[in-house]
Amino acid sequence: MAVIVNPVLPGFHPDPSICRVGGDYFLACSSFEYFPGVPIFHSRDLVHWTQIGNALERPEQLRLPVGTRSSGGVYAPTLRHHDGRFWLIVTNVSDRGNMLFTAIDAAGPWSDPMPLPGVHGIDPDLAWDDDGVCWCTTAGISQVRLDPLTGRTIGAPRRIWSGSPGAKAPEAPHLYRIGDFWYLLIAEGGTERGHGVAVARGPSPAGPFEPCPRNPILTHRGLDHPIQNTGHADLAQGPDGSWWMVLLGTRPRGGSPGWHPLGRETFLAPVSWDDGWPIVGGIGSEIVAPPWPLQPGPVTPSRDDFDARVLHPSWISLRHRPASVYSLTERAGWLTLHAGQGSLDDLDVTFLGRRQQHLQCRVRARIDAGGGSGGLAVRLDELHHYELQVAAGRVEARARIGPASVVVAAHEVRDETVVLLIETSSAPVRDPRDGPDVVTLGVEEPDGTVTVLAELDGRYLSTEVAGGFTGRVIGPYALAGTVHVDWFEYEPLILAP
Ligand code: 6LW
Repeated sequence: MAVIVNPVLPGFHPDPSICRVGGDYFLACSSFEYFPGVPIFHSRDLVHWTQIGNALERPEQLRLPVGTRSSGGVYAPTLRHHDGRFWLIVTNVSDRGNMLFTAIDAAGPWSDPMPLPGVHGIDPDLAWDDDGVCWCTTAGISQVRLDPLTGRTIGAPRRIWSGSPGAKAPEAPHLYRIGDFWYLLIAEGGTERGHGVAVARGPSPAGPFEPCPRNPILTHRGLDHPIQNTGHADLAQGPDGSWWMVLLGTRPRGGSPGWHPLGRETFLAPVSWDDGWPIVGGIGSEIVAPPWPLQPGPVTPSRDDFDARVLHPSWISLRHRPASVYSLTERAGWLTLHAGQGSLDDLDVTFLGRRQQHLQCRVRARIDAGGGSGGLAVRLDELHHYELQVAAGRVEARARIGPASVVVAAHEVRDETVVLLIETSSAPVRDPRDGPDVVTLGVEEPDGTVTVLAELDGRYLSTEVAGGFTGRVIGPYALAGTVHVDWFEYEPLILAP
């Protein structure tokens, strides 16, 4: 039986929201403190996803003021298509709260933001009823009518459900008309190991809502399962009319309590119906392939030679990306980074990274720090990062773990231009305290051999240690002066059995 591999969007891609337009599917994720924000993906088969842009790519659309903490910024979008347009509603918890964007093409350009001062609470959802009335539902679970053309709310918000009795954090609502009912799908139990999905249904978009007797309809809490934290879901119909769910999950590894380094990732699961209630099929590392032809599209390139005129949309920076600081033209064929005031320990630093998407991977980059300083970093946040830092003929392997900052090793190099290497690898757990992976920091010598400077426990760059909602991001940075990057290569490695 043909299978497909889950997660369908590996790496830090949480809070997926999906919509279908004919034979095309579009998906958006949270982006937190990173700029540009809200990555947008396209697929024709629900399995293979290609990033076609970022919805929030202009400073007017995405303000992440200096001081925006990690895991602040942009939370949980809902992406819908209605009346010939795409609608994206999202919360920027660090600036102006809830806002609405529209676009004719999901790849952009997206409109400037329409503020929604009357919509309170995170995780806003949009749904239109048959009379064209727009209902906005938020975490809690609360609902208010909205005029999406002016951003004005109509009437007062109303609590419509609180999820299962005793479950914490009812959130991530999505409202749909399916057959005779309006279904209210929510997440509950918190986004950690207790996460789950519950559903209620009612005769109208405003309820009253009757909870499904089988709630939660999905949770991996307490299960011996390699995928955990399953929740925050959205529904879509396949090309053949079958139903599917996209949801977030994590892949904790190592001993007890388990650490997930890649953040919350997007998984796909089949949905069937019984007595008018959805049943979620198993979510495994592999699931039975859908019955329609699979259509792989372009994937994020594994190597960037920085020869293009614009950066691939998978590159993200912290809080902003001024053209004067990040240049593809200053030195032809190279990425040029100008250092600002901040280091990787600060909220504002010159950094260009991509998500780590595989539990085992090798990243190499050729870097010329000139008379300045910079290098290659893997970061969870400003308090949790490992890096190789080049300055004045010397490469340092450094670690920042909470309050401690250490130079683990140093290595003299002859050339100003060096190839730096970060590799992650995992091994079978032998001790209940084993971490999820080992992060190797090294320098590639001119003859191609690698000098390993450090082998560090990966747990310190995991959500269970650092906290928050993001995952690992890897890329070059500038600490002082000007740093040039010739190329950057990301290679998934085959998993150890
Ligand atoms: C998001 C909430 C959640 O707003 O985590 O998993 C929050 N669910 O719905 C941050 O992603």
